[in-house]
Amino acid sequence: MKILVTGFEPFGGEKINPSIEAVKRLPDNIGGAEIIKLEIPTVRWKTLKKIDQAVEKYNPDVIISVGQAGGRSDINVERVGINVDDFRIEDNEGNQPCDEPIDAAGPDGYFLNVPVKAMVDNIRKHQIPASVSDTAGTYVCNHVAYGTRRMIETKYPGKRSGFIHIPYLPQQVMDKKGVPSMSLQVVVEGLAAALEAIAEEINK
Ligand code: PCA
Repeated sequence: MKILVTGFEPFGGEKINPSIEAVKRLPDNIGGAEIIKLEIPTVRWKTLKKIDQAVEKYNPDVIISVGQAGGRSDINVERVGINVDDFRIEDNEGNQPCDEPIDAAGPDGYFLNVPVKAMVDNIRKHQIPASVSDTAGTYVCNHVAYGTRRMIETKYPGKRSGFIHIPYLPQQVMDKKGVPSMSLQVVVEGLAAALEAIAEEINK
């Protein structure tokens, strides 16, 4: 079994994005699943194009995207993606859609079809704070959460996709007083635990 794991390039004036830094450091095999790592741009449609090309190339069973959620204090396994692009800031190529559908022919939302609760439980078993989140926002991360799930529904039936949001790294909050952070090592361990839960669930 194969899991494609994506991380984003930096955006919003940050020099680093913990998502791609953590994804790069994941082991190549977790619980018998081959882990394929991919960097995706923080640019509206380009993200999905890149994911689609990788799905064509590697034929993964599961696609998990990871994104930075500055201000959140724990690892968040997302439950849903919603059919709207409403960007609070421009993406890396200046796109800033307001209340536009991601796919006008698609449903309002999708439940992401990975074992969200089992992923959270396994992260917490490692003594790492994690919880289920019911919103991936309305920026590029939700675009990927909804868009990948929609892609599966229309083009790759039988596959699964999920989304995980992670906090800032400590070095990103040096001048952001009171904003939570999590070390890279802890994030990598947490992501590996989430992927292990997926491998276990699917191999059942
Ligand atoms: N986080 C952004 C997009 C890229 C990323 O890492 C988001 O939460 O939408």
